[in-house]
Amino acid sequence: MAKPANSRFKDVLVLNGPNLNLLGRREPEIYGRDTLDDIARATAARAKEFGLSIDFRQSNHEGELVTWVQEARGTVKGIVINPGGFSHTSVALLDALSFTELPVIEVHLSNIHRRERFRHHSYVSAAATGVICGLGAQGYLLAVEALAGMWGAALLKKGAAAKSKKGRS
Ligand code: CA2
Repeated sequence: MAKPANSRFKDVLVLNGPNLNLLGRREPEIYGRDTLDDIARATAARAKEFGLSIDFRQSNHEGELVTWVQEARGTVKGIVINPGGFSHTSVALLDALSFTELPVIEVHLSNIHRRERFRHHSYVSAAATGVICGLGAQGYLLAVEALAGMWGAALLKKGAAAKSKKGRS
């Protein structure tokens, strides 16, 4: 589907949960030195390399994140989400993400499995196509690459199917 250059709809919605606005200011040994703005810029640059646009957001409010996820259905092609602390508590986010029927990549800066036990389980993972954790800010870039790869493969498949159909007629 062609998208006008100035479309208000972006290809990928990148959502960040509570306290991620504090990145770069505390606990750099766990979360790295990048601020969320640094990560937003790097993610947009990587997306651009694949011809994708991103809408990068952060909220400390579960309901706001749920609303953004609901609105994503039918408007974006995929979601990258670092749900922050809501990963470990939010059935509401899980339900909203499942409802979108979009590819979802869950990202965590830290390796949640090497940390406290309560961080080992993420409700959101049940709705995720893939999960990346422990790779710091690079995880966001890899998530965008994963989505670009999925769409690239799907387009290739579509192209090959169309070609073989043409060959048969
Ligand atoms: O590793 C991640 O990306 C997390 O999603 C980050 C969440 C944490 O609750 C998850 O278990 C794992 C916390 C984000 C809070 O970030 C801060 C950054 C600097 C200072 C204080 C909090």
